[in-house]
Amino acid sequence: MTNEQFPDNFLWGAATSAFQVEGGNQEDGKGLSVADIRSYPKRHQQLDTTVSVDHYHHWREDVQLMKELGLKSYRFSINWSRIFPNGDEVEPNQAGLRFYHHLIDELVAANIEPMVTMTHFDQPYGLVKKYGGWVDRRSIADFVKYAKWLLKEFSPQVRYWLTINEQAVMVLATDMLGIDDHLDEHTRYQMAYQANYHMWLAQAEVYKLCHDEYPNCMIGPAVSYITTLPASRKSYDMLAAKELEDFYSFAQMDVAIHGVIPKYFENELANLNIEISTQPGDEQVLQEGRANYLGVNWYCTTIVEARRDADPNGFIFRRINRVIDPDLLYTEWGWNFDPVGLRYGLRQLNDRYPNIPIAITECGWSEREELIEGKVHDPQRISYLHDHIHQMWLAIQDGVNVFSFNPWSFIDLLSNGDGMEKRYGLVFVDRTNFDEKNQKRYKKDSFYYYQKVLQTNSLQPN
Ligand code: BGP
Repeated sequence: MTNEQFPDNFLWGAATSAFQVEGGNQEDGKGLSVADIRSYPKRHQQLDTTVSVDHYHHWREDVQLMKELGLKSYRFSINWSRIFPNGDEVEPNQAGLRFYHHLIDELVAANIEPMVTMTHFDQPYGLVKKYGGWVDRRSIADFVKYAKWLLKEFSPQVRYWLTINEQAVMVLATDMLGIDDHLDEHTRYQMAYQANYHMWLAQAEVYKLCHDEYPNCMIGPAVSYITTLPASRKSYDMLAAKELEDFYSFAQMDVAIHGVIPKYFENELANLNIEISTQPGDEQVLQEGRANYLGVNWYCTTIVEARRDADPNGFIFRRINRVIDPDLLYTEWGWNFDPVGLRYGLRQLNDRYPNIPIAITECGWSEREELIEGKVHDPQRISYLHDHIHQMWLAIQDGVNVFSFNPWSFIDLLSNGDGMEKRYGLVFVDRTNFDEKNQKRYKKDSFYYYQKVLQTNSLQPN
């Protein structure tokens, strides 16, 4: 037995996102989102968002499973186009609101604290058709209107809010913003970084609104934090790792926490010959609207070396090579198992933003899995959970203010990149990419492991 006890009110959770679990993608007035449209061309190779794992019809049973697991919190997202089907309506879709009221009521009745993401890759496609989505400044007002409704409807029960999930991921995979893949790279990045700027302004407005009107709520971004390590102790490799980490992860956090766009970020945009169109007063908006906690999606470390032959004024992604560490285990999809990286990363966050409250909003291990006689044995996921919870515990002893841990994912769901082949869940869903089967839920071995951690509020041997 270990004695790694967690603070009394520690929020043990688990995470999902709407387009990846819900299905019902055109039910009860829901409009299509960028995530839906983006899933359709891949239909021949993996399932799309039409059914996903059908949480839209299984939500009651799913909450029962959360209760049995002993969750203290549940991180999920609201599907923006269920609430505003085209994005530009004045009044929200009542059926959409009703679905989330039912879900949240059920969670609260089960003593599970909802932690809600306002948008997880799913801007209404109507806004893309109308004016290009986030690329256009009008998107700020449409997001703020949506966020206002969410806060008004749900804030009495929802205290923890996350604005936008993994903005940096969408900006690099430009089709996630609805930007046409056929455009040349420079045009796509020009549009994507303009969209990035609008997302910063939109979030700042929502942070301010939330602090002014709902002072009991906590609100922040959900940032993809790729702790980036140098392949060697040579200064150029260390600088390359730092520059990538700053540009990709810390820029997002610096803007949310400090309310200022960092110079290193502007320099990278200059390397790309990108010019951002701004308006007077924007700086003040960023300054006045700041997050009061950080949602951090953490999976693994990235190891890089400097490309010393590269143009020093080229874009950061052209100045580095990713390196594989032969001593680390990797998933089939190339994500490493490096738990000490989590502690190191958390320490870096605390150095940069002293005592900022941190929720680990995603953290998980993917595998291909099958049901064998009603069971799924997933020892690697158990050891991933064990080792990461251990490192998180050490980070808390180091003085890092982590208050919540949400493994990705509560249940098997549609992987953003790889359909149903790549599973992360504590709960197995009996379906494959092309065979919906009965979608029956089965508890994996990792479910029982995590349940013990939650029951004892302490690390358990694996
Ligand atoms: C994060 C996303 C999640 C989830 C996860 C795993 O980037 O916030 O939505 O998909 O990564 O990624 P994938 O599904 O591609 O394995």
